Order: sequence, then structure tokens, then C-alpha cells
Amino acid sequence: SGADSSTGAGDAPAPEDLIVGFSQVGAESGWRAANTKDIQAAFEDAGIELKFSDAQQKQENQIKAIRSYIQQGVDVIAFSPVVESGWDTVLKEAKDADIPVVLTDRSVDSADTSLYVSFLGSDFVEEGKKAGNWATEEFADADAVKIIQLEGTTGSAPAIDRAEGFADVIGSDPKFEIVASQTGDFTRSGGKQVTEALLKSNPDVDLIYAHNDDMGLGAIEAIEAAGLKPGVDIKILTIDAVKDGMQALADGKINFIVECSPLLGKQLVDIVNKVVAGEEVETRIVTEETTFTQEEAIAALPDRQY
Ligand code: GZL
Repeated sequence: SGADSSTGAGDAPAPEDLIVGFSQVGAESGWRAANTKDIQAAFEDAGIELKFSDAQQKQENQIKAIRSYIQQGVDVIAFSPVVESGWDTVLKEAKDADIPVVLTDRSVDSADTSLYVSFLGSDFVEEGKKAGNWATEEFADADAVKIIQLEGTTGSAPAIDRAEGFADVIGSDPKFEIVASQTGDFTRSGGKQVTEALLKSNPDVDLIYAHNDDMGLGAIEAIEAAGLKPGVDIKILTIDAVKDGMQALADGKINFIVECSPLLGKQLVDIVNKVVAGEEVETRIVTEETTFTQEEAIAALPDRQY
């Protein structure tokens, strides 16, 4: 690998000597598109070669990509694991090849934390709790609240943790009832199809909690097709705060959004530079992010990067 050639012991390798392999989940949502754009721009700006692959949300494609990067002898491998489990074997292969691995966005459930040097991404349980806290305030005067939950990709860290955080907050109050919970796979079409089906069997729901904006935007289409007013007849609560979601929030079709920032590129470049220079890196870097009401979305939209 380029890291230990011509630069002498201890010196940081020149950016142009580095090659980083990145395996991306796919292109399933507005969030993912923004995340890809930001990572590619950050490596471009740093003058570091980034080999990039899109796994179309299939774990086997990510494993193939990581094996390919090992074969090519890249200096660092980074990836966003589409699901939490099933990574130990390929991560051990990277470790045996002395190639450091950085997790971005989503984590893995490997017990052996020596298989990666750092995990950079949001605290999804905290995001779920923020969503639950809003629901608790929004429905403070209600006696009963029926909820449809649109789950993210089955087995993914954000789906597992956002459900956990939300349940932690509302679970103690029996007035909240999740009448149906099903995956829409983080896509707009998935959110629409699942909402259409679940509304037929649960026409009187008060709230749809979608694990990302894209499924919430699909739910809006389904609610309108059913002749109801999204954000009014059925409230919608989502996570991400991508531009299309923020526009729906500004328009009153979504009622609250918990931000999940996709802008991880610069921090990933920093971690890569530290790793190849043999410097210590933080094993867990939590993304800074906030929440948006309708008024806050209206104010933020003009300057929104993604
Ligand atoms: C969260 C990310 C999720 C987004 C979705 O960090 O993994 O995947 O919330 C995206 O929009 O598809």
C-alpha cells in the first residue's frame, strides 16, 4: 500500500499516494444520495483517490467490494454496513491484510471491536427518542394515539435503533399504541405501498412514524390517495431532514423532522489521514444534528445544502 513507501517512518503519506476503498449501501433515499455526494467531494478536495461502489442495498455486494479492495491493497477501507450482522469474516480478512476499516453512518454488531478503527455516524437511538419526545408533546391532551410505524431496512442499525429509542419514550404511556409496524426499506415507494396497505386495516390512525423522510413522503402520497389530508387528518413524523422532507414540513404535510446529517465526508477524510499517519483516532464519533418544526424548516430551507 502507498502508506509505507517513499515517505519514511512516521511521516504522513502524501494524499496523492493514498487509495481508499468505499462500499456504499446503495442509492435508496435522498439521504443516501447526499451522503455519497458529500463523501466523494471531500476526497476530491483532499486529493485522495476514492474507489467507490454502490451495493444496491445488498450485503453480498458490499462483501464482494470489500474483498476487492483487499485484493487491490488499498490503504484504508470505509463502508456503511447495510445491515448490522454478518461482517466478522470479511472484516477479519481485512485485518489479516493489515488494512484498517472505518465504519460510516451505520454500525456492525461484531463483538470484536478490533475489526474496525472507528465508527462515524449518528446516534440512532437518540434520534428515536427525539421522535418519541415530540409525539409525547404533540399528543399531550389525547387519550389514545394509534401509530403506524414505517421501519427502515430490516436488520439495519437505524431501523433497529430508531424503533428502540421511540419505544423507550412512548412505551411507558399506554395511550400510545403502535397498531402496525412494517418495513418500507427506506424508500419512497416502500413507504407508499406499506401505508396504502396498513391504512386499509387501520383507517383511524393518528400518527405515522417513518424512520426516514423518503418513506414519509411515500406515506403522504398514500394518505392523499385515500382522500385524507397528511399532516392534518394523520400526523407524520420522520427522520433525516433532506430537502424534499423539509419542503413537505414547510408545507404542513409532515409535522416534525428529526435531523440525521449525511455530511460525513470531511470527518471521514480526517480519520483516514490520522490512521495512515499512525495517529490515534476516536473509536466513536457521533454526528451533530438537530430537529425541525414547520417554522424552523421554512427558515432553514433557503440555505439547505441537501
Ligand atoms: C441513516 C441512514 C439511513 C437514512 C435513510 O444514517 O443509514 O439510510 O436515515 C437512508 O434515509 O436510506
